[in-house]
Amino acid sequence: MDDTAASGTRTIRSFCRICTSVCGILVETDGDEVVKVRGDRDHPLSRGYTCPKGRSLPQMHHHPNRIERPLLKVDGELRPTSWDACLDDLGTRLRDIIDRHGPQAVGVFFGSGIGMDAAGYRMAQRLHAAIGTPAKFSPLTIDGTAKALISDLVGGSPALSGRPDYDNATFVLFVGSNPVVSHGHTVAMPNPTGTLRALRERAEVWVIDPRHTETARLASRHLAARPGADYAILAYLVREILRDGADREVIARSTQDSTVLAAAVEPFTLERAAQTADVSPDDLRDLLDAVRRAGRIAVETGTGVTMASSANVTQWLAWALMAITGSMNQPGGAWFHPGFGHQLEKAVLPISPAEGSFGPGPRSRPETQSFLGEWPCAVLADEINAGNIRAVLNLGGHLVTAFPDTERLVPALRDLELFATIEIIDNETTALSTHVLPTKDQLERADITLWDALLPRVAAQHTPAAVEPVGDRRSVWWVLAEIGRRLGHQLADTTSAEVTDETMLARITARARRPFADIAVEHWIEVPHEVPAPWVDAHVERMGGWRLAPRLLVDQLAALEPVESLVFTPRRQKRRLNSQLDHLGAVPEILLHPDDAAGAGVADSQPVTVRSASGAITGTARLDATLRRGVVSVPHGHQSANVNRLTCKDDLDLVTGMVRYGGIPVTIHPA
Ligand SMILES: Nc1nc2c(c(=O)[nH]1)N[C@H]1C(S)=C(S)[C@@H](COP(=O)(O)OP(=O)(O)OC[C@H]3O[C@@H](n4cnc5c(=O)[nH]c(N)nc54)[C@H](O)[C@@H]3O)O[C@H]1N2
Ligand SMILES: Nc1nc2c(c(=O)[nH]1)N[C@H]1C(S)=C(S)[C@@H](COP(=O)(O)OP(=O)(O)OC[C@H]3O[C@@H](n4cnc5c(=O)[nH]c(N)nc54)[C@H](O)[C@@H]3O)O[C@H]1N2
Ligand code: SF4
Ligand SMILES: [Mo]
Repeated sequence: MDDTAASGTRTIRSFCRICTSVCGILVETDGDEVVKVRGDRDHPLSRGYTCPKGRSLPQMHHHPNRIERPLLKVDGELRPTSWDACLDDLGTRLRDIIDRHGPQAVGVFFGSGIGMDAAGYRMAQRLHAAIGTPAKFSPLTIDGTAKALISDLVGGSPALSGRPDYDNATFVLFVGSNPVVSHGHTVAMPNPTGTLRALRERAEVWVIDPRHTETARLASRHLAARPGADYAILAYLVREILRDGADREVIARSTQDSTVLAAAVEPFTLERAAQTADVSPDDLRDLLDAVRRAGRIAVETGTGVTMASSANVTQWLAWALMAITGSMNQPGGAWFHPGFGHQLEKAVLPISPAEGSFGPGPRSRPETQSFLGEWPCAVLADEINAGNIRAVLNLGGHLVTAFPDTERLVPALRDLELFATIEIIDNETTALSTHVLPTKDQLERADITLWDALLPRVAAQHTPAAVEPVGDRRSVWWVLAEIGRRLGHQLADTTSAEVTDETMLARITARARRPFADIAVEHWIEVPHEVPAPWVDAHVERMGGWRLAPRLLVDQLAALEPVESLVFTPRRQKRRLNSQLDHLGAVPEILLHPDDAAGAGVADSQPVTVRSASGAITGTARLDATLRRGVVSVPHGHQSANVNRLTCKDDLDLVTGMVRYGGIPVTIHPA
């Protein structure tokens, strides 16, 4: 749709790229002005649904702090300049750093800001490969490394992206995910309230979360378990199902090491699990009964799991439980996305080594390792301090709020010889940068959905640009190819007016299920998926069955101890996306149980200071009697109450390099 009315107003059919739900939207414009964004009722996936974040795209586009010109730091001050001057300076300095110290002196962060820019993201991968630096960072190691780790170790491929078969499920267990607010972790759930209400009509929905969340309110049952102790509940379920209720034939045919798994979970009796997770034994018995009744089950985890120190073990036991109940690759259990742009069933999926896809870590932190070719975000400050990383290309990230240990990170970023940031709106990270590169926001660029596996369907969609770019904003792909050119790499023709965003999109969909021209015309193309999928069965058979008991996970389980003190846990907010959308006015509300607040002399709606061993932040106290006692729930992404002042770059899981982002001991004080 592109209705041009006589008055100069237009309505453009597009899709929202704030989060991975990619809802269909109609963008109303009047000349250069974006007047309104509303849901597209004809969209096959979202059917008219939007959330306040998507509807605020006009405010994001017209943000008072939007960046329109390239900025170059001169004498400690960012000054507007031309693209040529900015990129020439950047290119010269970058080449000099590489000549003096080698490509490993350049760190590249693939931030969320380019995560939904298909052409930009692909060009970032090409530039990173051309530079040839091992110092690659992404939200993988600050969001959910455990998920990719378990796909790799248990499923034999990080490309195996499992998700609940909501269409057929009769039992779904959410552990540490609140889709009503988040719209899903890694796998999107558009219209979550509608989806969950429909699910409840035929399925039992259980939620494990220290908060009585918006999702828990729609669920059949809720367990307010101790943060970081979810593994004990899952270990108990695995133990009991293996004893009585497991499908022997399925275990023999499609799994390996079930006896090692049984031995690993043997200590998790009802009493032990109830005590570790601090939930009632009756609730655990009910949960076990529900799993047995359902037969096939779907377990979905989120950042409540992946940000805890028990992340790997919890995610493993969730997969193990689905495998031993015969729920993997089966209706009502988990299904695996076959890809639209990159078709997984077309080639034989390589089987990852049983000991995991790890490589060497950075020199300054030899105890860490790389995973899937990435270094942990937690090592960046040390690598800069050691003089190993001297330049950082920050592609759409807000490092100051996203990376752990703000107190140690910020001085390190200040020490960089070069810190180039691709952005649309200024923030504390752009202020620290030496070069700020303004790129098109989502309404200014044509795009496609890039991350097939995050979609709940096997589909592709396209949007044209809704408005012309403001000021000097350019495409991310163009900016990165221009940087590449100055380093001697020909990544794309940046000089020809014939080479457009659409050209780049066509290029990256060359091997998709349907040609780019069709996607561009039809906006949304979907193909059905099979459950069971033969390519998944073939992969699992070649592997010798789901690997139920990877050694390193068995060892981690044996070493886990729950934290007993007052701890803080992470949470997302409805009117915010990570550090973004401050125009929606979400304040850093720190949720406290009234008893904990009373004990510390903190009152509702008053400023409260939360202190950890790393630092302190002050937000607004909100007393919530449904929150578990002993838990302080702190939202993420606020500059004013930056939760990463409470985290520590050295408090990490040595397997994945993921810093502990939840379950950290804190004290609370009236501010
Ligand atoms: N302690 C703690 N730390 C956390 C978390 C937590 O819960 N607790 N959450 C973690 C998680 S899950 C994640 S994913 C990371 C997120 O960390 P980041 O990847 O840094 O993501 P955002 O904070 O969303 O910042 C994205 C930036 O991109 C910009 N942007 C938006 N749209 C565009 C665009 O179209 N083009 C360009 N060029 N830029 C754009 C925004 O203005 C914003 O500054 O943080 C992690 N850090
Ligand atoms: N509105 C909005 N939507 C978002 C985002 C946003 O910032 N705002 N961010 C996007 C991003 S980048 C991501 S990664 C996803 C994340 O998606 P989700 O993982 O669903 O994120 P949350 O909504 O924070 O839900 C996590 C839940 O885990 C609970 N929790 C904390 N610690 C524990 C624990 O130890 N055990 C258990 N069982 N639960 C625990 C928290 O109380 C919270 O309810 O959301 C995405 N969507
Ligand atoms: S859920 Fe909201 S932010 Fe996410 S795609 Fe839909 S409208 Fe955009
Ligand atoms: Mo995330």
